[in-house]
Amino acid sequence: MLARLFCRMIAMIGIVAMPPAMAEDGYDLWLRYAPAQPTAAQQISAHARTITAPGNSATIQIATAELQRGIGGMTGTTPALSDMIQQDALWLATPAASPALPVKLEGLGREGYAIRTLMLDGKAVTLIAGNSDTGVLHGVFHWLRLAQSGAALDRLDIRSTPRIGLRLLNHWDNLDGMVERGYAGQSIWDWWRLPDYKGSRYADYARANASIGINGTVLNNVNAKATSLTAPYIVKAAALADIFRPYGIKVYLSVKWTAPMELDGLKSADPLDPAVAAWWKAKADEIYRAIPDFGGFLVKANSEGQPGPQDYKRTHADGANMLAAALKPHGGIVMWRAFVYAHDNPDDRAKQAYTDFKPLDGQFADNVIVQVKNGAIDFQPREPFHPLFGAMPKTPLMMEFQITKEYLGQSTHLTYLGPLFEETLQSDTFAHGKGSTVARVIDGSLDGHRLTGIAGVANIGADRDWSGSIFNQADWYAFGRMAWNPDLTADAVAREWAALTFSPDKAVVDPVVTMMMGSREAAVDYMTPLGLAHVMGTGHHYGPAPWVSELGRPEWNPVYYHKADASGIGFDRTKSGSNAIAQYAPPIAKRLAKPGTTPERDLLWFHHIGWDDRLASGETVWDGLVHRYDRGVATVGTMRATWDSLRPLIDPERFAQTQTFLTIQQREAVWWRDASIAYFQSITKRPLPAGAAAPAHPLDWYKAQSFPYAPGNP
Ligand code: GCV
Repeated sequence: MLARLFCRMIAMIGIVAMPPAMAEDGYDLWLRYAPAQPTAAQQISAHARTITAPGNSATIQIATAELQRGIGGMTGTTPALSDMIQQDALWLATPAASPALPVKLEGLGREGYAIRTLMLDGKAVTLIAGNSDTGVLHGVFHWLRLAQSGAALDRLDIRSTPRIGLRLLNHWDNLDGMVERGYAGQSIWDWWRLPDYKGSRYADYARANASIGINGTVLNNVNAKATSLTAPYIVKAAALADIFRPYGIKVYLSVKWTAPMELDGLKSADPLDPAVAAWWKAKADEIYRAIPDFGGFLVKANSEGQPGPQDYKRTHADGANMLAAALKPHGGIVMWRAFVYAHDNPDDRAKQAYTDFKPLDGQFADNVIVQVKNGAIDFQPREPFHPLFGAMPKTPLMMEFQITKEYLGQSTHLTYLGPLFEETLQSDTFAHGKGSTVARVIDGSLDGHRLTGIAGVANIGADRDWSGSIFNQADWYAFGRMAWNPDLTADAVAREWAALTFSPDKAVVDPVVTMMMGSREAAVDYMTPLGLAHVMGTGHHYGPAPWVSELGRPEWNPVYYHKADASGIGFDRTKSGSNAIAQYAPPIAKRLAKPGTTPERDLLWFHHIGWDDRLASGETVWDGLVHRYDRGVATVGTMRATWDSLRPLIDPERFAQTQTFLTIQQREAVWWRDASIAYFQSITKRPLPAGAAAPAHPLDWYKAQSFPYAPGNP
């Protein structure tokens, strides 16, 4: 308490120490607050000479400290806190502290904010107001974003509120510190030393998330261990919740369906067994005693070997509703994943989630939300949007994106995910006619749902740069920004991120954004062009292995997905095949019924096409495939050259990391191209198109590569 008072006194008189200059190792993410150019610095100072804040809550202290740190870093002068609103002040306010605010906050909700330049008793001030301290904190981060990117600060009139209620990270972190599909080192949760030791990284994590509007985090892997629900682990989770709370971030847990049996010896986990329901109720009560604002449970059930209600011949709705009843008195929610497919189901894997869940529409309790991956298979470089979006109007659906790049080059490939997020969010489901975008399904506006959500599988680990590479930070950033506003474009977000992360200088931002915006399409080209999918190496999913055909379950094998044979390539999902297209709304199904009206980017996802059939360009499918592999490799070459040209404008440490990673990416893009061509040519038996280089090695060489210690592989 005394220490806090002391800090506040120091802050009031404006002598907060600047942190020592640090190497640019990426730790500061997009919150670097590097010294601004003189005119920009003057502009910032001119609008932030002092700070007046509403009270002294932990959240407000965080907001004012962030402003002081940011403005101090950018201008060299740290503004003092003042109880009086002064000329050129930043005035932070809530209606609770200032009942007669000169801006209307209706419609901004608890988390939104308004920023307005105005005259107050003859003094020019910038007001940052929210209905809650959290809203103010979000507004502060917005103002700092503007200041860092050199935007004009003199006539601000901004209102912003999140379109989606739950904006969550899902950590696939195991209790032993291993992160499933994690490529940024070990887990940042030090479960062993929690709850006593709470390193500063937890607050830095919360700060970074709050800066982009993320408001919840699921701490443990969806492949959950029951141990997370034991008393000692609840205390550990509570310690994290206490740190995150002032940042507006709630804690959630993944739960294992059979926890009642494993932890307390119950005979079954049947959701309709009263003893099971009572166990979960008691468990929820115990959690809420430790974490009063606990968010709720995330559940992976009857999927990839996880137990679930179907083991007792009950439905997903039976299971979700039983948990929902336990959480309901406390205001908690259940996020029930729709990522299900079964080894004993011979139907197209892409159809199984829809088949299971669509009939349950309307059967879920009102504090259940069904979490659906962006596509129907599994976070591929490109997938058409999941057919469940738009197909369950009576059920709130939340989006699950994967920020960690399991299938997109993991930590070393620069493949900015903004375009993938945008492509999915802007896909039109036609559920209620044209304009029924996926974004409108998940923001609740299409069917009038108030419970809304979006989750991103985190790419965060104990690496100094958090995400395994500087450019992977952009995916975390883009997820948060597009979760707040799902209609933001990937390009706009990349621009923001590049300006904050490197420099607002156009000479940096323009080329960096060009690299980023082309990067995902390049990965699609060199990995899975024309709608191919899931041709990655077994288990680790790192590198090409389209030849794999001998694994136990059909859908574990790449050959299941590409179905290349002497006649052609691709998965027939039309009427003559699995008829997965019938799961889409009629206007889409009609378009997908014929290759000629199917978007070429999804061609082989929906059709088995003859090798000599023609693409829109007039070239054959085989030639077009090869050209796309080449185009992907060429784009990476261009990205490398662009980055090299930026050497004088980027700090040495981050420049070198990216340069090295691009070298790896280029080498691996060639590997992807060559291995894929070697394999598919062994099937099609056609010559390479004129000018295309032969693969560097024979097919057997590619088949012989193995990666026993690839990271992230459970
Ligand atoms: C957490 C894919 C991944 C698994 C992951 C699973 C899921 O299959 O490879 O590691 O498990 O998706 O989303 O549950």
